[in-house]
Amino acid sequence: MSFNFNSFSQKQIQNVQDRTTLSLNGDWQFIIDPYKMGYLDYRQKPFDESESGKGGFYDNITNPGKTKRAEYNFDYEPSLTVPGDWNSQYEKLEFYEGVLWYRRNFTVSLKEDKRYFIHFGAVNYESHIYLNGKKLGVNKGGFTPFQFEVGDKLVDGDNFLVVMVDNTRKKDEVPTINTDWWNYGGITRDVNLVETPESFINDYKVQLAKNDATKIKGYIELDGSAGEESVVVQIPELKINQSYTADASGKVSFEIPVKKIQLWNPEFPKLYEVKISSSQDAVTDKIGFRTIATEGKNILLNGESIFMKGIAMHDENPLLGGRLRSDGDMRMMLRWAKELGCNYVRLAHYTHNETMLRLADEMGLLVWSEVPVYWTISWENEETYKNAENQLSVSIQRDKNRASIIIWSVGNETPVTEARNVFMGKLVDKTRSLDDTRLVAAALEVEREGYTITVDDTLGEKLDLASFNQYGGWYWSEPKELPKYAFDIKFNKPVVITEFGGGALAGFHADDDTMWSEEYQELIYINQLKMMDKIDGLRGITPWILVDFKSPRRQNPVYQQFWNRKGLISNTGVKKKAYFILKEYYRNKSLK
Ligand code: GCB
Repeated sequence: MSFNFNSFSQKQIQNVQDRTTLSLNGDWQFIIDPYKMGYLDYRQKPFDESESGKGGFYDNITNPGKTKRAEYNFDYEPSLTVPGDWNSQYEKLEFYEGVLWYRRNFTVSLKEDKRYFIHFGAVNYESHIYLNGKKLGVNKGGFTPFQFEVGDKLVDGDNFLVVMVDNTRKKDEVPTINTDWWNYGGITRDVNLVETPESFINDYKVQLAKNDATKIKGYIELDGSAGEESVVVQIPELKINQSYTADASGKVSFEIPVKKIQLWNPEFPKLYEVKISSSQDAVTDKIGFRTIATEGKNILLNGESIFMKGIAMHDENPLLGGRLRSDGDMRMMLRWAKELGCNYVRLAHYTHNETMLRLADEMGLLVWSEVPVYWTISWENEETYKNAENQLSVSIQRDKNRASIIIWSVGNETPVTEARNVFMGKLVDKTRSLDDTRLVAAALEVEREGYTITVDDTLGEKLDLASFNQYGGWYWSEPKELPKYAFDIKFNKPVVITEFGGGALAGFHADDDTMWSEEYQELIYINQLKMMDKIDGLRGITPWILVDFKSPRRQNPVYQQFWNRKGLISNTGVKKKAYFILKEYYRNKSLK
């Protein structure tokens, strides 16, 4: 049997955090397998597909004890902590790109009338999952969750889960081979065994209707329902207590009029407790309610124009040089943004941890959420498109109840061609079909002629924002020259600058003509902010980037050493001079 991309993908259970779970985080033993020998036979055929039965390594690894010729044994191998990338945990693996096998033993006492799912928060990039020696399926996409129902393969007592992870970069994948961030491999987010009743609340959306603060609109979806089941939505603080009967497919759609609702905004990030229950199941969430829309060149949050004081960030803990692993790591990043005076963050360039979005809800930060359609994706390849669309859809599915997310971005700095316009145009349409309550955007590129910077990428016509990156003072022109530039933006839409900036090594001081000095970066910020303030309709910025981040492309032996130095904060937590320029700008900038 062959396992194609996502052939086993199921609709993600909403709000895993609030379910009955057995955490499978912790120590997982691992085997490094650079030749992919556990997966391919000596003719390079997958053992999974071999008619003649399984080979040595494969059986050893996915089903230990079943073969005599044991060349591999997890029991004698070291372990890695899950969640966490492998690169930052084991020195030999810092630059490793390839296959690594993980194993976790666990014990469960099964209950008769329950269903069980194994849920992965994210595994980068391709993963093959085996439970007790039987294959559950395959997932591609390094930043989005996936799950498998496992009731028929789980046993009462001792079980073992084996995961083959392959983070080899490939041209037709999403992202493609070329990115400006570290290709952290491994089981980077939580793993849980989720227990549910036979009929459970699989999904729900509870949000304000499109641009209408007078009603909550949403749906509930049961899985395994025999039909005609009753479901209840309660928001005690709003005195909402509504009962419905789900249809034969287990679905209920509803609209609930609301009065006197306190809307969510960055200054008062009010979250309401929302309880959803069915005859067998119950789940509680904390949900904020707000509207978002554009009107001409304005962005309207709850009907009022807002300026978005933002900063971009990666899903990386600079102090560890690894992916963010815990609430504490994530809070540190968002605290840094708040301290800078931000009301908005760009979570670049892929789907971040669900906890990050929940913290943004709680801490009051608007969010730009993105998928890794980055630079030169294989625009003409139908499988690549499906993969991108899947990552986008799963991301929207997971985060649709987060008030903080106001923008879905379908990509970053993609080169304009007909094929790209079709690919990204389809992603825009897909986004709108899945969620009509948020804005849709992409980080576009600019063109330059003389001192004019033009924004007229045709994709912009399909987007809600004129949003683009521009590197004046760094990749082009000197910081000193910036005052000569002017923008020509062809869209009558709110302008959001998704990137600008330049690199500096914290602690390196020189005059503002000396590249890599804090003074050089400071002058870029001073002049960029002045230049951008002249733009009619400038409604937000997310300078690149909050903190230095690791990138294999950044090799200057003196200043970079595999770190992209465009951070306003260094990888040791030191604030650079430009940080204070931006902080002061935000302090004085009106929100209106
Ligand atoms: C960009 C990319 C970003 C890079 C940045 C840079 O335009 O969107 O991912 O890291 O430039 O530092 O060059």
